[in-house]
Amino acid sequence: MPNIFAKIVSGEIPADVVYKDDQVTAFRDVQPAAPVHILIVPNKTIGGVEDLERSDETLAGHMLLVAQGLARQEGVADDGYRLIINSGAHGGQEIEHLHLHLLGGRPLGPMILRR
Ligand code: DGP
Repeated sequence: MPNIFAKIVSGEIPADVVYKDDQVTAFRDVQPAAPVHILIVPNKTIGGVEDLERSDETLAGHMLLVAQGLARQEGVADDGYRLIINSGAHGGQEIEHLHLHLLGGRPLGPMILRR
């Protein structure tokens, strides 16, 4: 069964898509944690970082460069931003379709809460 991000990639369900090419789709997170919160996902379904294969090397690098371009386009590159990929249960991954979070537009604080 296609996951929700695969459905966004295919256009089956709507999203605020800000960028699309032959490898990736980028859209605004429905529950933004910062003024800019964009998800960059591969067009093909890859469950997460643990499912990446050597043949995905170019795609994985492309995701980073698309994030860089979007950060500049959104006007957050100069002040800085954060890129996050959650992986698995302890990483807090909710959707089993690889996605790179781009967050910016305010100081984001410490990377994780220290306990
Ligand atoms: P993660 O915890 O890393 O798996 O992040 C999942 C993110 O996906 C979370 O910030 C909320 C977002 N999200 C979940 N469902 C949808 C949706 O249907 N549309 C959009 N645009 N974002 C979604």
